[in-house]
Order: sequence, then C-alpha cells, then structure tokens
Amino acid sequence: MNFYKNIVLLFFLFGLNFTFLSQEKKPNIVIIYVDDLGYGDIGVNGAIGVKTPNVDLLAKNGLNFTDAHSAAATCTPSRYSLLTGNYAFRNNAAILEGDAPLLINPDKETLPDMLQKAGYRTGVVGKWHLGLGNGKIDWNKRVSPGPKEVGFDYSFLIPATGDRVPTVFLENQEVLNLDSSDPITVSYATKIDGYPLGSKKPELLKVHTDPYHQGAITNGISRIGYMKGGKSALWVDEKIPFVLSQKATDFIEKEKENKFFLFFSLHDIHQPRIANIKFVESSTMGARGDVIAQMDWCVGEITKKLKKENLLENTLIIFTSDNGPILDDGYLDYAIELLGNHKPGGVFRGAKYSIYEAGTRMPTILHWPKSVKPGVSNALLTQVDLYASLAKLVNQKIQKGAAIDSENHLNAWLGKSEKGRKFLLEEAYTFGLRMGKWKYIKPKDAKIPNWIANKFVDPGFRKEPQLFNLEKDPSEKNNVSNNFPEIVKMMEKELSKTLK
Ligand code: NG6
Ligand code: CA
Repeated sequence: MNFYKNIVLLFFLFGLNFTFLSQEKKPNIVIIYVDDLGYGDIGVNGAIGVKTPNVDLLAKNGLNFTDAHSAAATCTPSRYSLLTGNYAFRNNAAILEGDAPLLINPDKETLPDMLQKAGYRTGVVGKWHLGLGNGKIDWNKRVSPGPKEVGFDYSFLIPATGDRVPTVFLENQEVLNLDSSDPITVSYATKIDGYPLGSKKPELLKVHTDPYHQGAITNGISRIGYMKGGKSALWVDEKIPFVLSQKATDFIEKEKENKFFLFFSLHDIHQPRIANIKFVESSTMGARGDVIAQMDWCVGEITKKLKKENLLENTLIIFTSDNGPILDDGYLDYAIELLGNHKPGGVFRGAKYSIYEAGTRMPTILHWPKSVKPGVSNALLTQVDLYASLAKLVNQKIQKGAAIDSENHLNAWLGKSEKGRKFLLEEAYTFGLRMGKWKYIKPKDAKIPNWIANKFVDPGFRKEPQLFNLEKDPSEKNNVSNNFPEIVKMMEKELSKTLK
C-alpha cells in the first residue's frame, strides 16, 4: 500500500516539478517601443549628436539587428500590425485623430490575448494611437472598448499622440485626475469654445508650429484638435517621461511574482519634443537630441528595476521603434539646423512617411541574457512576425483567423539563425517589397498631400517602379529597374499576390 502511495507521490512531485520548470523557463517579455526613433539615432548604430548609454548596454549584452523593420513608416499602422499580426493595409490602418474609434477588432485574438492564454499578465504603458471607443467618446466616463478589450490587463495611456487632444492620461480607460465639475469635450472637425488656439494666441506658445498644429493650447503648446475642460487632468509634457517610467516600473513591481508582458510605448521622441530640464542641452542637437537622451534614461529605468528585482536575466526585452526619424513634423524646434553630422536614418535613405529604407528599418535590439548570446544579426525581420514568433516561444497556438500575416521566425529573433523573411512588406502610402538584397517600390501616381510632399527628406513616391540593390547601394541612390526587368516583374507579382 505504502509502496503505491509513494509511487503516486513521486509522479505527482515529478509532474509538479516539470510544470515548475517549464513555467520558470518562460521569460517575461518587455517591448520598449520608441516613437519616431531612427536607425542611426542610437550610439551603437553610429549616433553622433547624442549619447545613449542605456540602449547601448542592451545592445552590448544582446543582439543588435541591422535589417529589422516596423510594418509601416507611420505609427498607427505599425502598432496595429505589431499587436494583431496583420498587415495594416488589410484594415486601412492610417494615422488616427485623437477621438477615432478603436481600430483593433476585440473579437479577434491579439498578441496580448495570446500571451494571456499562455499565463502572462499583460500591461501597456504609454502611447496608444489605436483608437478608443466606438465612435463617439465621452471622456468623462470609462472609455470602452480599449486596451482591456483587446488583451491588456492594465493600461496607462496617452490616448493618441503628444500633439493631439485630449492631452490627458487614461488609467484603465478612465481619465486620470479628472474633476467631474469640469468635464472634458474634444472635437476635431468643428471648432469648440475651449482652450485658446495657437492660431489666435501665439504669444502663449513655448514653441511655434506649422498651421496644422495650431489648435488647443495646453501647457503652452498648441496641438491638433480642439478641447475644453479637464483642467486638473492635463498632462505636463516635461513630466511625461517620469510619469510613464514610474507607471511601467509600478507594473513590474506589481507583477514581479507572475510572468508578465509589458508594452512600454514611449512618447519620446515624437513631437512636441519638449525635454525635461534634466535633459535640456544633454545633446548637441537641441530638442530632438535632448529627448533622445531622455528616452535613453527611460530605458535605463526599466532595466534598473528589472535588475533590482532579479528579473533582468530572464526577461526578453525588445527595444525598437514604430517608424523612421523625422526632423520637420510640425513644431519649429530647429532639428534640421542643429543636426550637424548626425544621421538619424544611418546610411539609409528616407525618414518617417517614406518608402525608402529609413522609413521602416528600425533600431532593433533583443536582450535576454539567459538565452541569447550577444552579437549582431543581419536577418531580414519584421515586427509583424513578433506575434507568431513569441507564440512559438511560449508554446501557444494562434487562434484560427488571427495574425494571418505573422510568420514564426523565432530562431532568427533569438540569434540562432540568420534566416529571416524571404519577402518582407513595407507600407508607406505605397508599398515596398524586400527580397534579400533587392528592394522594389511600387509606383504611386495619386496626388501626395502637401504636408508630406514638402518634407525635408524625400518620401520616395514615384510614378515609375523603383528597384535597388541594397548590397551595392544601401542608400537607394540608383534605380536599376531598367537593368533588371525580370526581377521587377517577379517582385511586382509577389507584391500583388500579398495585396490581393
Ligand atoms: C501627422 C501630423 C504629424 C504627426 C503624425 C503622427 C500633420 C500635418 N501632421 O498627420 O504632426 O502627428 O501625424 O505621427 O497633421 S505618428 O508617429 O503618430 O504616426
Ligand atoms: Ca511614430
């Protein structure tokens, strides 16, 4: 009798141990998503005008990718693809206004949904810009659907961008510090009587803007859109990095006994680029460089906290950006004049909004000391694939019909292979396709809005096809489409297959 009892006990303990082990193996996952940071804006990738010691340390002890891409050259489409595993064009994902409805379908599994199923606690802290609610938002009530409905247990949000109203934080989908006697109204289409306008009261401004950013002034900065009320809830731009880092480390503190997934989505280095005094003049590039230093500090806060909790070894950190760099995006902060020899996009041509490589080729570092050897990888990778790759990592099946464009490239992400994507899609008001060294750009003949066409950096839209050999010509200077008609034809065909 005793013998059998012991055997049963043994099996029980063995089984328990086994689950413990497999539980223990799963790392925490932290995606640090920087806004508008270019390939060349970090020290390890050649930054000249600013130092990024915390990011560089991640690269030194992790894997630095040279050919990893965001899904698109703007924010909303990239985020949409990262969290859903679907290409943005499938849902016409484009830059959203601050009161736009939620773009992600709550009925379809998302990346955080999938991680929840794998036993993770999930949180998003920072910029959202994926829409909220169903069309008409009452900012004075809980705003839903939102992060909770698409897989995040906890959320602390900048609802859209720093340059769009409402300029308030939402914690778990309720405006933080709102006084009910001073309700918030937000409008984009029609003017409302509320905060003074940049167009009318330039003397109130800390920084001047283009005509598109001359709406409501809050904290001395005019934004896109109109806003009224919510005075006690308004954020102070100069404090955003501290608030977000605190909320992110609070989340880690709260979930440190569990497996967690944190999507830490920084406001920096998006405009308005208003650095805290702690970082003013910490670069030689003025505001844009100073907020890069500020961003680097935020990264340090996360790694410091993980280290303190003994979690750094077994946390998989992915550091990357949502789209390429931009100097002139609405606020006159002298980013062009103060650039010096710094190259925001590295050797790559283009910028945010651009179909050239710098539009989507992102600074990308994976840091997981327990399992990933430090080094450099040239694998061709896209953020769309993080969904399927992380699903593989945590042993989770993807729901049928979800993440249809996401491919598992876990081995490449973990540095075990240099074999990434065969074909890689780039979205930027037109489409680019990568195949090894080749880059094909689909012609675009529709009229391009002036605010993009007149950017300092050429966005690369042409009426004729473009083909570049990136091995010989990484800066996309020589269109060789006439010399290689068969490659053009093949890539055109492959692209239209994807777009169908
Ligand atoms: C554009 C804004 C730009 C910026 C961008 C969003 C104009 C003329 N320009 O529409 O200032 O806010 O949207 O940036 O309105 S992103 O990084 O979130 O995609
Ligand atoms: Ca962005």
